[in-house]
Amino acid sequence: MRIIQPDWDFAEKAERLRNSVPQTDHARQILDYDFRLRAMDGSVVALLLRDVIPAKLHRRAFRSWYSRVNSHVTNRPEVLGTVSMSKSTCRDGAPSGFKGVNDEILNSTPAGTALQETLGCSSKGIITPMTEKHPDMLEDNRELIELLDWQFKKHLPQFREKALTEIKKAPKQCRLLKTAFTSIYLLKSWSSRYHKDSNNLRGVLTALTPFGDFDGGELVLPRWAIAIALKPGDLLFFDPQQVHGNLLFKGKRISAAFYCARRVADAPGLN
Ligand SMILES: O=C(O)CCC(=O)C(=O)O
Ligand SMILES: [Fe+2]
Repeated sequence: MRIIQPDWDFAEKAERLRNSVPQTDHARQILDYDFRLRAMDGSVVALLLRDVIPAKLHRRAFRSWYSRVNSHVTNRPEVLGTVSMSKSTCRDGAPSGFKGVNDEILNSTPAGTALQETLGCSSKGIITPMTEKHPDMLEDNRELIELLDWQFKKHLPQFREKALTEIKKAPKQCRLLKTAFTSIYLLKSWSSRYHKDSNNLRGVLTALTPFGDFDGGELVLPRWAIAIALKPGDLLFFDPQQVHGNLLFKGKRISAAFYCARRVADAPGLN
């Protein structure tokens, strides 16, 4: 495992790039080997484990999730690279009170190809309707979820402990199996524009892995000018509060982000 600790830091440039399309020349290096990336202050911001998910498990996840992820991305304008505005127009022509991704943008730009779903706990701390309707989407992938948690414990125990402390304060149903995750966010058919994630517990890394059959889609962290070549079977832990986005890809691709939801300890619940 290589330790990378760049002595450059383009934090301001990364902020400016939010909402825009990631470009190859924002990265000095494409990393396709196991590494641990440390910021200048020594904190771990990313860790890549190549080829740690057996094909049987990532192919099963692809089969179980791909066809079921079909909701338009109406709540993440930064990921789509669009502006946040009134979602739609009322019959009298006035803008509706709901902010997010505008219907017309979804219908008339490539942003309409982006589809999403969350399994487990939502940002409000309740089990999502998709999870209630199709519990097999989690049950069939138990081995995968447990494997990711095991890798989390093995390589980044301090982050996992932080998530667990929060999860233990939350209602039992928020916890995915007995792991340190509450939620799995699935993004299909879209290369995210530069953004930060918003629903994760701050100070804890997210586990990201892509499924499918595709070329491209590397994850760029412009702050350190690196692109991470993620393929099915690879597992990336990274700080989603650092600006990130994907290079374009060709083919069928869905990504899964396993994380601990931000306000899970405040979730309404019975226990
Ligand atoms: O698809 C990916 O590789 C990353 C997706 C992402 O960052 C997100 O959905 O927040
Ligand atoms: Fe993200």
